[in-house]
Amino acid sequence: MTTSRRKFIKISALGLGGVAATTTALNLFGASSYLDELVRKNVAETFKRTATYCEVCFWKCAAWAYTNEKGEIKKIIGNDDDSHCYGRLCPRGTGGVGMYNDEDRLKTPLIRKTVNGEETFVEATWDEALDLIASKFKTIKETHGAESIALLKHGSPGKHLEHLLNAIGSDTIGEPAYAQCRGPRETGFKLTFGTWVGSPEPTDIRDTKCLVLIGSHIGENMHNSQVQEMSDAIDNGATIITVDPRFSTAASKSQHWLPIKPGTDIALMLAWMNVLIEENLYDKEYIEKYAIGFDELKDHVSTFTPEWAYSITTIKPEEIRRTARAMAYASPATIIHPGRHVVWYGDDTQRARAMAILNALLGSWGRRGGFYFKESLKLPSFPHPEYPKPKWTWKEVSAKYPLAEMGVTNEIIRASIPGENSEYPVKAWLVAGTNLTKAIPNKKLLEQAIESLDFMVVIDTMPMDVTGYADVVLPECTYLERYDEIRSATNREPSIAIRIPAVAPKYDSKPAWWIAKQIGERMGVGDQFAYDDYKEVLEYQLKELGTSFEELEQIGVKNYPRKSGPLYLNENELYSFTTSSGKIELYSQELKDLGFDPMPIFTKHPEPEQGYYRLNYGRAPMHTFSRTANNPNLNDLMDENNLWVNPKVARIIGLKTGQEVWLKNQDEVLSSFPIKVRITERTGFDAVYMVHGFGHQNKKLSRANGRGINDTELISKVAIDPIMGGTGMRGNFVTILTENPHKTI
Ligand SMILES: Nc1nc2c(c(=O)[nH]1)N[C@H]1C(S)=C(S)[C@@H](COP(=O)(O)OP(=O)(O)OC[C@H]3O[C@@H](n4cnc5c(=O)[nH]c(N)nc54)[C@H](O)[C@@H]3O)O[C@H]1N2
Ligand SMILES: Nc1nc2c(c(=O)[nH]1)N[C@H]1C(S)=C(S)[C@@H](COP(=O)(O)OP(=O)(O)OC[C@H]3O[C@@H](n4cnc5c(=O)[nH]c(N)nc54)[C@H](O)[C@@H]3O)O[C@H]1N2
Ligand code: SF4
Ligand SMILES: [Mo]
Repeated sequence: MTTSRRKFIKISALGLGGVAATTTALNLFGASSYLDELVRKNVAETFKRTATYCEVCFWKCAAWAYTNEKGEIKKIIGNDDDSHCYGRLCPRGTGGVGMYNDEDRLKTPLIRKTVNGEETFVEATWDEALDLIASKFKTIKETHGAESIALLKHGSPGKHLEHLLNAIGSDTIGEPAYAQCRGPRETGFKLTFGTWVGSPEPTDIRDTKCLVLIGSHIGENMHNSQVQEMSDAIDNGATIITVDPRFSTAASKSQHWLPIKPGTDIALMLAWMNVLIEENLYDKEYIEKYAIGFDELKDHVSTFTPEWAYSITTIKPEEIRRTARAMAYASPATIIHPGRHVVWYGDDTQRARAMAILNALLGSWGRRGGFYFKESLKLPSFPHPEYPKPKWTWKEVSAKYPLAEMGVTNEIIRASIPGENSEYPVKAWLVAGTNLTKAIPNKKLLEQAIESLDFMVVIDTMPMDVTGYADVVLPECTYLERYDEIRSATNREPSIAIRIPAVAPKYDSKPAWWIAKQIGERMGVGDQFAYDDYKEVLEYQLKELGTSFEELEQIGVKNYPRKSGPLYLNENELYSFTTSSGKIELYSQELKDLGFDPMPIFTKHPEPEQGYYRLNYGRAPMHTFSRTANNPNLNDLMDENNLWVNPKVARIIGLKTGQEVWLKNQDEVLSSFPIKVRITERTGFDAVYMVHGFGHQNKKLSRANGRGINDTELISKVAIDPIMGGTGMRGNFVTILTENPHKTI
């Protein structure tokens, strides 16, 4: 295969984007409540409302889509009965209609062809595209086994394609929400309490008296009910402690902001444990009743004094003591928030363990104002024949990491390169709802893998960068134009929510459930898809759940009473945790047996060399990853990212706010585009900061192309978590270039 075979296809340039604006506040909610009210009161009668749940991020808020007589979507409003949104969508959810209206959307299937010696995409009919996919997949299945066909997915399309993959005999599945996101946290908390944290996090923020955020930048991280509950907690006088080298929105709402030296959080947490134990502030009764390994922990942290941590973290010993006492004072209504995007420095499972252990010492797991016991409803599955048993799955591919609990995306990618994992070779990718070049670090490895593939299909709503690598691109219709699986979420009470198309699919786009069925039928597993319309699946499941499609169509969300017992620990009853010992494991024998540290330790991480700054990144309230950059409504609120630079650094380099600069990282990787400087005290002088998700390469994205920098392309170095395979991405360093480096290259 020649190296040009899967060259990224760039398609003609188009116009420019809108006006820049910056807003960062917890109170972005309700910014449109006046309009909401107007719609509710005056137009609700003339407009038709359709039940849906939001797909702009994975909080999955239940909502109503309002359409007028012409069938145009006018507004999306949160469902009042939904515990994910309490009737209000975040700015991104409100702007969700922009996904539907975006004129840059993928409109027809595309097939890669060579025309006049140049590779390009040619428009195709659905039959042509689906026949091609089925025939290629059949060949791969016959030659290598169905296992060699991998699915990389995120979001709602994933479920339908997972069914397709399982139906043809593959379980080689991965998503960036594990090894690039929450993975270490789930593994770390499971080792300690026996359960994943999961989504939405069972943090009892509305009743908390002390919320400790370690890197979690809630307020910029806009997960809906969590932000609303935090806002209420602040109003109710809760103490907020934020540990973040950057002055985040959350830090600005905190009594205590601890501007920690990046990469040293474990040292701070060990010192907090030391204070809680040395000063007898921990919950003795709780620890005696529910935990094992306390003596080992006490011994372990005895030398990790605040004075020891001061030299590592730059946080003063008095501040470490003061904050530890504040947490203990409020306990058990104290939350050490587990964070969510936690793949930072490679020792992330251990950092998550430290958070879990602190929560245990404070007695907050299973306590009001700490963590509640979540509950969800199990969805009955629509009858289908048993899946064939694959010879190997994501588990074997990810086996290098003993406690990986989901497919490790980066390992599936590696297994696609000949010689890297010859036992479990991956030959084709089906990519759905994930923009790999933005979501997965180490672009070189990614491109090498893509280069080696026999076949690559991308299902997306937009001509995102990942589509440029595909052999076949399939246009999915947006969430407002389709049915999807029932949302069954864990929460204080179980609930289900439904997604019904508010309008017919625009252009020649189709829902993922239909695509999966079409490919399945062409591959001879049509009996796995015994329905003509996905509505039939919903009707069946809802009936089994004792309700009906008609009821959900009317109410959108149905809340059920709890069945698993009380929300919090019942102190008079024995409680068994789902760990192997049945107790909270402060000391982990499981880790020890696998050759890992049974209790977290602090290790030093690399520092930037002179002239280089740590590349820090995060979220903006009006955008989700890279998926919203081109959304006309959200692009209007923020059309590019900026580079936050400390005034001291700006002085040394001679930078001005608004000036365009380029970045080069420690491996000589250059940013594709420039970024505008924003000089601010809110970032320290050892790091620069940008919002993730910008710097789009695809020229078909008329508003987002070339605007700002893609942080991911500068993340060429990853620190892999040896326990579960997460890709630590915060150890990359950049230098700032004031001249365009591409002119001379
Ligand atoms: N608006 C919006 N909200 C979102 C999303 C979105 O795309 N847009 N995505 C959602 C998803 S999937 C996720 S996973 C979450 C991610 O949101 P979080 O879990 O809150 O994010 P992180 O990326 O872990 O944290 C970013 C913060 O960590 C700080 N930080 C950097 N290095 C260090 C360090 O060494 N120590 C400490 N203590 N802090 C550090 C940064 O300055 C920044 O403020 O957001 C969710 N919410
Ligand atoms: N450098 C860096 N890398 C990161 C992160 C970071 O902060 N910095 N964050 C990490 C985290 S926490 C996460 S969870 C992941 C997120 O990773 P992804 O979910 O891959 O993030 P996006 O960049 O939004 O890509 C989503 C893709 O799905 C498409 N899409 C949107 N809606 C639909 C739909 O309804 N159907 C289909 N078929 N496609 C759709 C979008 O057009 C886009 O191409 O990224 C991780 N990677
Ligand atoms: S938090 Fe915002 S973007 Fe995410 S699902 Fe809810 S409304 Fe949509
Ligand atoms: Mo995430």
